[in-house]
Amino acid sequence: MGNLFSRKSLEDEVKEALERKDEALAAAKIQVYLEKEKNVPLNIAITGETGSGKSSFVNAIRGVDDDDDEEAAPTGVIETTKEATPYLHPNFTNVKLWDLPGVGSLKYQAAEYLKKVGFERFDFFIIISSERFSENDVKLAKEIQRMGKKFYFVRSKTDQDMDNGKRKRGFGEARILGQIKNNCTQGLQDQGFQSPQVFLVSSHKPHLYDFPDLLRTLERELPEHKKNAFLLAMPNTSQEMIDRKKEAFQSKIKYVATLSAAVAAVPVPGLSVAVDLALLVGVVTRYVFAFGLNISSLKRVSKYSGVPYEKLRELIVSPLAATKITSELLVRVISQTAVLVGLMAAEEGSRLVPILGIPASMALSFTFTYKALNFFLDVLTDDAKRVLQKVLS
Ligand SMILES: Nc1nc2c(ncn2[C@@H]2O[C@H](COP(=O)(O)OP(=O)(O)O)[C@@H](O)[C@H]2O)c(=O)[nH]1
Ligand SMILES: [Mg+2]
Repeated sequence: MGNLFSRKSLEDEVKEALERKDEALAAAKIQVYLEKEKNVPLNIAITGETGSGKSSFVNAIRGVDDDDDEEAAPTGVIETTKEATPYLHPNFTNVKLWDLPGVGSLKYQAAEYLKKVGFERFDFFIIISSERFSENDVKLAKEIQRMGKKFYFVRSKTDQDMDNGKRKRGFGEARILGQIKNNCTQGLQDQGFQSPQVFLVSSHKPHLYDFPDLLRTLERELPEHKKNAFLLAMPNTSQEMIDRKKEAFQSKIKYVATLSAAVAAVPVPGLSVAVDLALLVGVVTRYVFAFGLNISSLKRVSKYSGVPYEKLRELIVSPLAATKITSELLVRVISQTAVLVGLMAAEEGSRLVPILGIPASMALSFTFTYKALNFFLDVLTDDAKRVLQKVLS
């Protein structure tokens, strides 16, 4: 069996199968690959003292609203549990964030603590503090390191320091940030860390300070096959990040289109023609979620940026954003999009013509699926960029 995550080998395998006219095998290989990609597990541990902002950080990463969302990790409450609490990413359920009890609230040694929370399962640890890092934080970091795992120091509530600092005369933003960072790194150096990296973040304003840099660093330091799983599940913190999400999706379109065409060409066991549209619904839904264009993500962005939800909605052009993606909706959008209708008309054969009136089963050609998905991706990327632009301005 080849490495399912290696794009090269999958490409070769699919090519070979298609050359042998074995569409079923090509489709099966692609399907396994896409499924596997969707299910890459990612377990992120967040730890720190009570009140340091763990729950808020968990919610920021997952793009859920602290107050309104049923799925939100409760914030501003004293922990009553001594267990690690998992929060699934609402849109990418392969990504789990674990809200760990503060090490200080336990009577254990760091090693015992890590064993108790089941440290093996975590891809990395975020150690969060709203002030200087405590002795417990440092002990924990050292133990995590000893266990061969990665950890990151995150200083939360930076927005509060900025608000407080600005009230004093002559304090520029850069100077306040520099002071906080010095303060934190000095504290860590005093406790035996050579040149610790500290990320200054605000969970209420994830596009500011070091939040974008933190996400970039986490992504870069993950193993290759986990990078995309992480990237797609993260909130949009920069225009560059939106571009990278787009690229990640773009590189997969050829597989989806091949799968779609293979299904059209031959009956594949377990895959009927009706699966075709369902496949597209799944793919487009992932686009919408990854770009934060679903309603709950937009609401959170609206709340913390102060830009009214309606104003954000006005910036959105695609009928696929801020709504639930269904096969009916996709068919309607396709049939109302001039470029795509033109594309269908240009396709030889009448197979695609009935699309305008069809129910939820149709067979799409490679070219059509390829171009349609690129078109959806372009429009959704532009929407995401306009929303972020507004938030940043
Ligand atoms: N302004 C601001 N407040 C924050 C931030 N992170 C957390 N808080 C607030 O700090 C309090 C404690 O946060 P919480 O996430 O419950 O901390 P936990 O006990 O570590 O889970 C809550 O009132 C949060 O709203 C932040 O980045 N900025
Ligand atoms: Mg909490």
